[in-house]
Amino acid sequence: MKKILSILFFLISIESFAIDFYDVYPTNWWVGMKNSSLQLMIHHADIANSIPMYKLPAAGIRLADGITLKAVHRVENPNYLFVDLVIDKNAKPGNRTLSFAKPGAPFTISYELKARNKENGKTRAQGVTAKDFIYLIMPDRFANGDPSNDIIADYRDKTSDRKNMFSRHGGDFKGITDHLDYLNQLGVSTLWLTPVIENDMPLMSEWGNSVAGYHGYWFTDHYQVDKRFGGNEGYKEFCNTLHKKGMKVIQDAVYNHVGNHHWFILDPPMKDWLNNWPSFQGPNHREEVFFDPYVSAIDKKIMLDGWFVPHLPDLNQRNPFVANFLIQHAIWTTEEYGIDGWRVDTYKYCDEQFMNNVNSALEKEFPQVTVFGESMVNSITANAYFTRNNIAAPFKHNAKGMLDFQIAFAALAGMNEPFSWTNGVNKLYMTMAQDVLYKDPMNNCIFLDNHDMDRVFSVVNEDWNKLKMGLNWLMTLRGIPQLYYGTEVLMKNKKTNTDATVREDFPGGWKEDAVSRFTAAGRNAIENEVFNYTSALAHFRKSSSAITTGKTMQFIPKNGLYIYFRYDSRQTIMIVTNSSDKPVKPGWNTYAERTKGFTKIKDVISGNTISFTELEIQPKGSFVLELVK
Ligand SMILES: [Ca+2]
Ligand SMILES: [Ca+2]
Repeated sequence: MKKILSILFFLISIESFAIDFYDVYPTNWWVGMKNSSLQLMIHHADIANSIPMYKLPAAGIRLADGITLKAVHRVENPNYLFVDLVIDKNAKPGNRTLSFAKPGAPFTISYELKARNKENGKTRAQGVTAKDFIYLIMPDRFANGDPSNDIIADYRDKTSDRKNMFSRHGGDFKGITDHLDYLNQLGVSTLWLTPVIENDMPLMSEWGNSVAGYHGYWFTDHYQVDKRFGGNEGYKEFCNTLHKKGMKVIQDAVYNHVGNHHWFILDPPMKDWLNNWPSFQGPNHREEVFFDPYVSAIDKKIMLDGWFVPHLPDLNQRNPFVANFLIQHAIWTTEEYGIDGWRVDTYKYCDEQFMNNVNSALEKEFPQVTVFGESMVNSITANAYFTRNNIAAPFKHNAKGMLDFQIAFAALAGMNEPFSWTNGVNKLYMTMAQDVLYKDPMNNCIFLDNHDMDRVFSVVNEDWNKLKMGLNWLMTLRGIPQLYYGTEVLMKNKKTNTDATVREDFPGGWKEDAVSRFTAAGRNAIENEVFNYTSALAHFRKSSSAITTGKTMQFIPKNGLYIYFRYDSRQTIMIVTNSSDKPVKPGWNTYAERTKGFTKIKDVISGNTISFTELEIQPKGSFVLELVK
C-alpha cells in the first residue's frame, strides 16, 4: 500500500524558492514536546511525483536546525506526502526552512517551531474536575456579538436565517464573551462549546428539511475554527479571555467521522482512509458488541465501521496515518488554545485502541488535561466500560471519565416517576450503588439534559418543584455538573423529529430580541427564582469541600423519601427529597451514622436553621441542607 519514497533533503540552498501554498499539517509544532516525533502531512497537486526517487539518505539526516528526518511515505494519492521527523529536545523555537530537492526546481516549505506555553497546567490546560461547574453552549444559538461574520462569502452555505431552525443563526465567540458576567453571576467555572471547528458544508437534507451544520459536528478542516464563530484568532482570544478570568474551556472532539466536504474526503490520501462499504451501511448503535462475550465479528464491524449518515464518512482509525493526523491535531489544539478538557463525541463508534492512544498521547503532554467521552448507552455497565473501570473485560479503556447518561436518566425518573421498588428515586439510588463499576466516578460529567435530549423543564411538565429536585441532585451528586444553556431561565421544548427544537436561541442574545433573559429585568418572577436558585446553589457548591471532594453515603429510599449525604472531616451536607404525594417527617434514627454529633440543619439557600425534628418535607419538596453542630 505504502512505499517509502526515496527523497533527498537539503538545507536551504540559494537556488531554492519558497512556495507558500503547500498545505502542511500540523500547521506548526512546538519544541519541548515529551514525544519528539512528528508526522507532517503535505498536500499539494502531484507532490509525490514531483520529487525525484533517489534512494533515501540514511535515516537521521539533519533536515534543518533541530529537525531530523526519519522517513518519507508516498501513498496511493500522489497529492500527498507524509514526512516523519524528530524534533531535537534542545531545538530553538523559530521558523525552519524544509528544502525539497528537485533538479532544476528545488522548493522549500517554511515551518514554525514555537516555544511551549509555560502556563500549561497553571492557568490553561488545567483539567476539569468535580470542583468545576460546566455550562454547555451551542455557539450558533447563544448570542450574536458580531453580525459581520454571520455570512462568510467563500463558504458553501451562505445563509443565516433566525426564522429557520435548521439554518445558521449567527451566534459567535464575541456573543459568549459579551455575557461572561452573566455566566459568572450564575456561578459557572467552565464552558463547553459544541464543536467550533469549521463546518464548510453545503445545506444537507434531513427528514425532508434543508439543514445546516450549525451544530458544528460536520468538520471540513481540522486546523480552521469556523469563521462564523470568529475563526482561529477569535477562538484564541476567547480561550485567553476565559483563562484570564479564571475560567476553563472544554473542546468538543469528533474522531469518528467528518463532513463529506472535508478537504481530505474530497481528495482522499488513500483508499483505506475511510471505512469503506459497497453501499451505505449505518452502525447498529449497539455498544454491547464491545463487552458481550458472545458477540459476532460482523456485529462489531458494523458498529465500528458503519457510517453515521451518508454525509458523514467514517474514519479508519486503524490506519496509522489517520490516527497520527487526529492525535496530533488534539495535541496541537490543546497547546495552541490551552484547552482544559475534552468532550469526545460518538465515543462508542471509535476504534478502542485508537481512543486509548489519543488519551495517553494527550496525557503525556498535558498530564492535567481531562477527557470525558460521549456514548448515549443503555446500561451502567456500558458507561463504565468506556472509562477506567473495575469490569473484568479483556479490553481496558483509559478515558478519565464519561458523560453520565445513566445518572441523567435516573434523575429524570426520580423527578417524574411515581415511587416504587425499581422506579422513581429508587432508580437514582440503584444507579449510584453501581458506582462500584467505576474506578473514579467523580470524573464523570453529570447533567439533566443536553443538546441531544428533551429540555428538562419540558420533561418535568414545567413543574419548578420537580426541576428543583433535579438541580439539587445535579449540584450535589458525585461528578462534574453540567448545565445546558437556558435551563436556568426555563428554556423548554422536546425534540420533534429534530434536535433543532431543543437548540433555540437564548432570548436576548440578539440585538433585535424584544426580551433579554440575561438580565433580572428581562426575566419574569419564576425565571428569576430559578436563576437565583441555580446561582445560589452553584456558588455554595464552589466553596463546599464535602460536595467537590468529599465522600457519599446514601440510604435506601422509603415511601418516596430519598436522603443522601456528602461529607468530609470539615462538612456534612444532606440532600433530602420527598418524591411522594404526602408530607413527610424523616425518622432521624435511621440516619444516625451521619447525623450524630449535629443538632441543627441549615438550608444552604435560605440560610434558615432549624432542628432536625422541625423539618417536614412537603410533597415534591427537596432541600440541600448543611448539618450544624
Ligand atoms: Ca455573528
Ligand atoms: Ca466508526
